[in-house]
Amino acid sequence: YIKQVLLIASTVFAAEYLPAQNPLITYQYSADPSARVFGDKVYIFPSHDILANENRGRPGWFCMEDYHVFSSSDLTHWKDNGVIVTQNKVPWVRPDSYSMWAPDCIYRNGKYYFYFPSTPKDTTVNGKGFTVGVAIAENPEGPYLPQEMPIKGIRGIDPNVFIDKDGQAYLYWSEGNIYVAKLKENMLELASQPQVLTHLPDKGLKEGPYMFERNGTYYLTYPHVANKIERLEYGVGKSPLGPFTVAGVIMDESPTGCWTNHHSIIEFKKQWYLFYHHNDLSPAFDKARSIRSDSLFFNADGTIRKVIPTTR
Ligand code: FUB
Repeated sequence: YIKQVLLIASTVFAAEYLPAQNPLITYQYSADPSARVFGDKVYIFPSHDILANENRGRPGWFCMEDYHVFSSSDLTHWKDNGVIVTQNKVPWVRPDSYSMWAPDCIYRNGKYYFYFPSTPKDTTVNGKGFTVGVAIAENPEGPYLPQEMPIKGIRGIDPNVFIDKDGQAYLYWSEGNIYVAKLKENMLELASQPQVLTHLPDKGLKEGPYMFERNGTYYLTYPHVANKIERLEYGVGKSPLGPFTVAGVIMDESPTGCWTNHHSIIEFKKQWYLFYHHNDLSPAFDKARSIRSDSLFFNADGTIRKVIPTTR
């Protein structure tokens, strides 16, 4: 009887409160965790991997059609706030896209701006391939209203947005290299020509840039394919536009071969955290991933100590 009660209780509460261990979410796939501190909570905006089949996506490849947002005030109990953006409600996204890849979200002037890449119906705006759009909400949990069109001037994936202390916003993304451009105050248009960030590794920078600032140092962090699969590395600079000096490795390659790793770094209640992913729930297929988190520490000189993944 007790077992039955526990089973029913765990089913009822499964979608609401999830245990804090890696992976963080165990009842659906999740990847590319962009974590943000809004108020007294941490919000995670991940990608949502699903499995392709003959009716959706391309079997054997990434398949994603929507985004959920998760929140927690203690990094222990995670609440799934449900779907916030779905491809068939975004006017500019191809209905057969299934390419709602790594997103990000930021707060400005009373609104939450959710940036996401996908493939467009109209390739005359930004060309073929991926571009980036925005959806806006009054609350981090949504509802988010997608813009009619993607941001003009962006070809690429994995948008990451950063607002500097002077209020200037920057958008980073990837397309073979890492690009950056200033954003206008409205957060919906580029305010400068996209520029390629230099002084980084010449090859193997395919995706997932993430910028943060600490004690006047700008940390440009990124997955780098230095040896067949991605490892998390970083460079440091004196400006959000660089130049950056390559500074080290944040997390080594997956020992079991998950090709991608995509991350974000936040400070919450005086502790820094790395959010990243691995294919914990799908060891045989590395395009069905699960988000994880671990504490991150700095050395006295500002360099980042390598994070060793915690597994359950
Ligand atoms: O999730 C799809 C793609 O895989 C992301 O956009 C990349 O960063 C990689 O994680």
